[in-house]
Amino acid sequence: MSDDFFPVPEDWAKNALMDKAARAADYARSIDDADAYWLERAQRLDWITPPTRANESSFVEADFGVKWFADGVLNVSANCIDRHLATRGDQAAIIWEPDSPDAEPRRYSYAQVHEQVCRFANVLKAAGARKGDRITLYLPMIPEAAFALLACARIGAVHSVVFGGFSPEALAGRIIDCDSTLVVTADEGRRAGKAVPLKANVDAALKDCPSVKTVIVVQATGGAVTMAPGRDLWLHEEAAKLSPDCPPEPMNAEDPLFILYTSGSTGKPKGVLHTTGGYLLWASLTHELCFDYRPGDIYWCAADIGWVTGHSYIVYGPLANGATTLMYEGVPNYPTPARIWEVVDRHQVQTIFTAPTVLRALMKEGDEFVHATSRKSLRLLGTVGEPINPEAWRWYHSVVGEGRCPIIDTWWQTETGAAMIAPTPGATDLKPGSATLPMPGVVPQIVDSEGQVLDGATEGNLVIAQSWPGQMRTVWGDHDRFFQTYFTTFPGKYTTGDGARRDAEGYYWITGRVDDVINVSGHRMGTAEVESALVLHESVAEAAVVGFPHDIKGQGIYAYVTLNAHEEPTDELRKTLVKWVRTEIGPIATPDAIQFAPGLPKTRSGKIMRRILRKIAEGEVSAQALGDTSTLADPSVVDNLVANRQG
Ligand code: 6R9
Repeated sequence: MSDDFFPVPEDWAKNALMDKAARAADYARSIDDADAYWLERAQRLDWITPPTRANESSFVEADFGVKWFADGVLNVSANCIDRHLATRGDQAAIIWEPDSPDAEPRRYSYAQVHEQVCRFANVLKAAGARKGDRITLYLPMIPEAAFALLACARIGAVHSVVFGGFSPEALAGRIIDCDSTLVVTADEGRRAGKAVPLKANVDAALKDCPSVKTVIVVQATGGAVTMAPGRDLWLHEEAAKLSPDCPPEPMNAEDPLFILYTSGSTGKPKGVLHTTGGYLLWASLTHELCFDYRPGDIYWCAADIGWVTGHSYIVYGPLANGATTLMYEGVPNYPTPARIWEVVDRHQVQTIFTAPTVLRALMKEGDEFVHATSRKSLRLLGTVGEPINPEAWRWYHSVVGEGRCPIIDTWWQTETGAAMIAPTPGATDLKPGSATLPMPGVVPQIVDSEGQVLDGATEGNLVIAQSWPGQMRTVWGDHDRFFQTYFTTFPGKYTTGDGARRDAEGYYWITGRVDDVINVSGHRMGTAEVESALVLHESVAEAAVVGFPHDIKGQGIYAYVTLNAHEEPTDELRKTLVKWVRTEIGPIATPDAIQFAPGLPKTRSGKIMRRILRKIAEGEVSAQALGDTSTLADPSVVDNLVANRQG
């Protein structure tokens, strides 16, 4: 076995859901006989009215739109819960591992999840929520977060989950954008032994959100909160008064299921909209194929429910498949860097799915934390969120998995709903650092900057040539922005914003974003968002933000800040600005470096030359690295930037 090629192990090939030939045949059919293929695949879901039509999407302006299974009717929560009751009502649907290893884990069978979700749905209904209403969820990683998603789906309300690490300002912006009338939160969250004041953050956010009439509060820690009479209700008090049954609302396949805000290269975060039928099919099919899901498996996706990975691979995919999904409240290195592997042993987990940034951080702590645990239950190791460097891949494979477990590197995006390029264990030979091959129906292409399709082994912009069931349907409230953002750079194709290389065997290697989006610890961050936050500060005249390589986070945030006249560039102000950004957006947007810049490198037409700023942040300051600066309005600003580089 060479260091950069890992063939499918024999025992895996023997027992695979699909072997190599079957995977190739399945993929070919998904393209050549697409409608029949997808109508057949759609049968994995329970439909109230089965669809008779599959893909009716178009990426060209004249008849632009994304539409799948348009005459089908179903309910997502019935697919994730009710249909399993007869066969696995007593099986664990959700196992919850608390932040503290000394606290008791909780286990909910499918029957118990059914009751919890029905009561929750009835609470939402009693508060006036109806099909199509938007409900914002701002919750910690507790079982009630999964119940809340499913309760919304049950009544046909559209959930918008806002990550619990976002600030009140960021939360308010997302509530206002989708006009939510109802917010669900908890008294507090708990991470690494510290309380996160979620309810207090909601109170602060709601000062700017008159549309919100009701706040439902989950009692998670018992911490003190203020309840606004007439507005705030305790979930447990309301749920106890209502029926443990709630009929699922029949939904058209194209009715909205959820909105999830994500960062782009321009403007404020976009509300990515996913709908009911295609999304659920995509989440459930890819969960089965990527993770070789078998009944009885304990499966753990260690993401937060605030990100798309949490939606598709903690809740919808696994529960649609009748799996047991583990939810973890805390962080990977608390109280020690052995915690993840201890949780694996405690619950006898078969599959773990995490991010490269987590692996790099744990790797740095030394192998002894891994060796202190058994990990014998592990069968598969997944990764997502950013390119995995081959060193972390090999560590995951040899140290964590002791060479037994395939690494499933899944490339995808909030916009794609679930995995797009990923290995199928048992069918795909692995290469460290490559997400390998496309999932069924996915047609990746590599194009040059003019949009020419490049064949064979090559490198360029990654686009997807045709629709797949889990594709986003629109940007909430701005359909034109959806078209402009994703379908005009390379007309007729979906632009991913990622660069990629394809090798001679057709394997894809994602090289990272080609736009102004940076990836900090697997979290997407628009440089424009951080810039907008900085210029809101009274001392700041202008700001330009770029990413730079960071050992643990993948990319760090480097901000160039031009102060207003008469402002002193002090360390004090630098600290203030860091804190300012944390308050405006949230801790994930904390700048790693702030450089005061009397001037920014601009073209004569006023465009900031980010290429130069990126080079300086990376420490590449030779004339050769900086390239041609002659088109700058004032080339001398570059010397000042180089001289005052941070870090
Ligand atoms: C699922 C998720 C999407 C961006 C995407 C890309 C990066 C995600 C990756 C990966 C290389 C992988 N990305 N998975 N890059 N290899 N396996 O992360 O969604 O938060 O929308 O981020 O993340 O750059 O464009 P999202």
